[in-house]
Amino acid sequence: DGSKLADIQNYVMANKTEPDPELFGIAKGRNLIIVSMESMQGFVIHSKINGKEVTPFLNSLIKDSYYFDHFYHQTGQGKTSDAEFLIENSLFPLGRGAVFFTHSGNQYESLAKRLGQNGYYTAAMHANNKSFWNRDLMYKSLDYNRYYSSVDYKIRDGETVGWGMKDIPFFAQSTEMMQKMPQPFYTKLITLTNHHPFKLDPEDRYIDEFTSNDGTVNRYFTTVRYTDEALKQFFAYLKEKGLYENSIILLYGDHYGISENHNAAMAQFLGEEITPFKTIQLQRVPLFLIIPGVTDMGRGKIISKVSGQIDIRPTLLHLLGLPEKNDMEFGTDIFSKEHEDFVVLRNGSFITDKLIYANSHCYEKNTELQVDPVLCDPYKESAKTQLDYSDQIIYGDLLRFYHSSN
Ligand code: GP9
Ligand code: MN
Repeated sequence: DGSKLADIQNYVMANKTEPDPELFGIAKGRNLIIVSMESMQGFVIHSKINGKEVTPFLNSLIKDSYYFDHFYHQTGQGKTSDAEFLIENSLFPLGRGAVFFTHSGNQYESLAKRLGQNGYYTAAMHANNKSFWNRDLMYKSLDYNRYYSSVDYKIRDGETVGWGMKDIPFFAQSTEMMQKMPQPFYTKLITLTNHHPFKLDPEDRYIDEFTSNDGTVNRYFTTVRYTDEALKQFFAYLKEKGLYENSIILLYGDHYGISENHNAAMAQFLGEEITPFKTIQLQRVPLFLIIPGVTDMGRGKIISKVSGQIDIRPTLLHLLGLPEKNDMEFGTDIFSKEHEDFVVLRNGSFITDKLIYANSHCYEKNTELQVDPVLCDPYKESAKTQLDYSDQIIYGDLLRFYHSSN
């Protein structure tokens, strides 16, 4: 195990990037609020149903944010929990099963742990059964101080739909709980209403369903619209309770909501055939980073660097002024001038600034056509190495033997 770890360490350290000096520490000491947006895909941004925006709030938030439009989810079978794993650890989830179940006893150097060591109170907030995805155990390994699950919320009549508590009351009660927390805090809030099968009560429908013979796709837009409304109210609560100014807020889509089984209706919606190339592009999820007093003062912008969920941990640590130069992680700070336009998906597909590799085919991005596979070769090796090394860390519980000293 020792020699394996040494190889991995050499690889990781050789790929470290320098933070942007202007942004390093820009949010030092602030609260960190992360929202995992259930099944939120990038294509909904700026899309419309019968002339109405599907995400009016998120669309308007772009001007107040760093908004990343080439940001990919990297999840596997562990879905929401895999996204959490990526964000906490900057490691890949596993190729099969859910790491939250299979390796909840490992040692991790999570974002929650690092922030806890730096004076933060850390809490995960999700109004579902606490043992779903084994979160009750995994959150202990990730070193959260507290997990607010369904038993911590007052769920009144009419406040549940589908899988559980509706997002609007969830955000309202979560904000009240956050107001009582010691600061600085790191909270992670996980939404639920935009979950398959995308059921809503009539009073929560702000837009029409899409019209096709696929009810799942039709309803998806209405639940996305509901979560968008919930986010709008959340930002209003944060401002009202005085929690906005002294925080940084990160919103990310956890994974796709519409699988490839729905390609026919998706083709109808997008007005184009869903090719394997297109399928990869549909794995983009929205990422918003709001730094009040900075991004909402005319300094927000759209960032089109190719990046993924694995990059969030180092990006946030740098903004909070916490170095990660000795950490074992596979992502890099998206704001770094050295950040490479390269993201590896869990199934081995990858995306660069010019190429997409999927199903053993190499595609050129600007033409969307297959090109000589040799063009993808230089990246194939490093995609494989990253996934293998990350897997070895998890399977061998190798962070037990690694003591970073930041
Ligand atoms: C359940 C929620 C949804 O707690 O995270 O899970 P998913 O099926 O999207 O992984
Ligand atoms: Mn999910």
